[in-house]
Amino acid sequence: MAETDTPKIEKPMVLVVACALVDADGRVLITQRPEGKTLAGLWEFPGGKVDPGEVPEEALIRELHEELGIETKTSCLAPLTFASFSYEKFHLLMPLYVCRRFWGIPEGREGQALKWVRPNRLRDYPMPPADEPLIPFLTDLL
Ligand code: 9L3
Ligand code: MG
Repeated sequence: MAETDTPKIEKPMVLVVACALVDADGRVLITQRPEGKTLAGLWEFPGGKVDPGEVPEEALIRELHEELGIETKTSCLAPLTFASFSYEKFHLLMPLYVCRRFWGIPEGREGQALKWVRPNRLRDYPMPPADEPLIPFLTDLL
């Protein structure tokens, strides 16, 4: 392939949106992927797939409601960075937002365990490969 050719994308691109929910003490919420899901047992920043027709913020507000039972709004979501990772079957592109203002107390609506963690302790929890590189952005910010 000549250097000027655009490389072919052979795997589908999946857009997932994730959130660092931050509490009043500066701790971040991570959730454990339940049994039966891919990457079960790993700790992640909550979120999920962006559905067709959704913008990422809408998808994140929906996912946070479905998974954790909390409410927030677009003006409370600050984009921080992107993660990307090439899985065997797809490329994952995952913007990470920071949310410090939300309503309700997060609960694991899908049976997932939750933990509020200081950013400098996030390394203690095994994470999916897309999430791990996000940690330094949070330790810098918080
Ligand atoms: N994923 C990775 N890190 C995250 C999230 C929310 C999701 N913080 C990956 C896991 C799956 C894919 O994105 O491969 C879709 O997520 P889900 O719909 O299975 O939660
Ligand atoms: Mg999810």
